[in-house]
Amino acid sequence: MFTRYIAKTVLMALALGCSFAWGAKPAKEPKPYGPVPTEQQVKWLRMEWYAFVHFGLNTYTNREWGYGDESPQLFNPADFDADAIVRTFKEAGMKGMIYTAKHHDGFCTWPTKSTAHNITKSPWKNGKGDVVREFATACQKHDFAFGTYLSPWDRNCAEYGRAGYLKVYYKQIEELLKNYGPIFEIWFDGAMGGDGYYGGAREGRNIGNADDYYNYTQVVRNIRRLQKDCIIWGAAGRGDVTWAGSEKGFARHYPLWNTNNNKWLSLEADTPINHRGWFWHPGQGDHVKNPEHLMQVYLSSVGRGANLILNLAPNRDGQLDPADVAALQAFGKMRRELLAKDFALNAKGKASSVYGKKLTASRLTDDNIETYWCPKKDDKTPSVEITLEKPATFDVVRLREQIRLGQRVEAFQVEAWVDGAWKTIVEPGQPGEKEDHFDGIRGGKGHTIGNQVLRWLAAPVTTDKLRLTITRSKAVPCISEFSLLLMPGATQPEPVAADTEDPGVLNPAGWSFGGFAVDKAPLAFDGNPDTMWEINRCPSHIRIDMQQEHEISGFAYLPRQDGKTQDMTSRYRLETSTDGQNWTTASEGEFGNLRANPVEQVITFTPQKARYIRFFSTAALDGSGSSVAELKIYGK
Ligand code: FUL
Ligand code: CA
Repeated sequence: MFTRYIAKTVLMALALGCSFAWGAKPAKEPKPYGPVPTEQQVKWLRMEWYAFVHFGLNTYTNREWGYGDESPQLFNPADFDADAIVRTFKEAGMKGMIYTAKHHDGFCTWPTKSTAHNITKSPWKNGKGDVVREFATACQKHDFAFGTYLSPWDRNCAEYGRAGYLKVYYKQIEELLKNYGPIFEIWFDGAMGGDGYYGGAREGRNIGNADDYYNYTQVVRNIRRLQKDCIIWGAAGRGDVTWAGSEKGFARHYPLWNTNNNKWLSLEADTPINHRGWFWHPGQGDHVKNPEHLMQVYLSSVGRGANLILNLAPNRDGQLDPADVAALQAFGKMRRELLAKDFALNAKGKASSVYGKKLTASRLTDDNIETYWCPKKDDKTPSVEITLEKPATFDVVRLREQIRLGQRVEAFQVEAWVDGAWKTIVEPGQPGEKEDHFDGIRGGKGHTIGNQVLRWLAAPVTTDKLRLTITRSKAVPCISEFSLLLMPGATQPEPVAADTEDPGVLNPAGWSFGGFAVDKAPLAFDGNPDTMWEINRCPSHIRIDMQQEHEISGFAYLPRQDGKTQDMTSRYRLETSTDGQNWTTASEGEFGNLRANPVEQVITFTPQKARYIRFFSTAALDGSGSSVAELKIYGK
């Protein structure tokens, strides 16, 4: 398989080379247009999807962003099995995994020499453990790509924000790239904001311009020297791949271009398989995304020409959550079935024109991603008619461009011959239109193609004749594949018994409220994520009188869900009281990663008796107000 891939690549390179060499004669193949991907980027795009694994001290503290003062003693998985995790990913059809070797809390899960805040201080394997090594070894054994996430932001390091930290950070990059075999991708997260432990200083640190501070030009140069095939994510746009713009797993905006300032820059969409967040949280088994949702994620990432990185977080034992695994398997099956049969395979093609003798319409249906159809330059709306071997029913159209020659197509149309007439089944996209979120998942228009585009039709179509028209293109189009697929039904995963019982949610009926913006307080308890308690001051609070005493063990806070970060409460203090006079602080802290992933935040604490509760909003993400979309109180 791999040798075939190499052979094709070499042939392709030769073919391109020839057309340059004989510049004087009419070119047999078009010249590349605009920026083209590197060989590594091509290979990477063809991986389509892989796993993200967030596993570290946050797993044990129930947090998304650790502060940096967490004890390494907490890290002690009883049953960590990297091999089993990798097998699960591979069986689902994934092509690799990326592990958070260090998250923002600064704890290094390998025995680094760069900082004392590392796994040698953990009880796990008597300080002899190395999570990076175990994942790397399992991946190599299963011929599975291995990558790493190394947070630039380090809330533990005393030197963070100063020059001293860079030595530490560069050393960490070097250790990971030198000692663990091939790394297919390294992640440089963009988060870098604000306060942390910083060696005991417990203060805010501002690094100014990240590109200047980390010196990404140098970082990229170092990485290329250590591992030239490693795909670099982020690095202020100096790498090979960038964020697709949401943590919901969709590539923000379709049409999607892989080009940025004369450079090929591909996109990667990231999302956790669980609504709870990136790290494992108790009770998350009830919050897993279902296979239909995951298929939407797939269609709006891979299906728009980006790659998808899907997170599965090991729990405190070091095992994947059974509910996450069940969802992954169900989606993996659905994807496999979707791709299993291409009804257009070996269809006969007739093109409105052909660029050179070899670039014929039948190249579209030969199941060869390298061969392509290309029309004549003066053919302004080139089209191809294909006739299937026999009539078929399908509801997904897939197109691929020969990206080695650059990304060209801006819009396309697909028609089917039904009842003796052409019927448009994919409308051509118009200039200025944009799909966001999950728009266009069914019945979307035809805009860009790139590595691949998947369009799920509004309804299934039965026919044996289709017509593809390229309605707009930046240069003569080079289309390598035209496929027709059928979306399978989802198999619902077997219900999995929740790992820990979710504490009971108290019914807020009959409660009375005090504090600020009292009239709006009920909106935080109405079960409607679209309404909220909101006030233009911070700190401020909601006071709750539950009318009777309960044993309170935690709460869940849902940040505003309207897409705004203005006045979004990002720090809290929760106080309890039995008499409404004397208050005790049950818990206080920060909600991490709200900007990118404003999901429900669950906080638990030692159960305590209370009739009254005060929820304080002590800081906002942006602006100087406070807001709460929903607040649930756990207890009995
Ligand atoms: C974000 C981080 O802040 C999150 O914690 C998570 O690691 C995600 C993948 O990237 O920017
Ligand atoms: Ca082909």
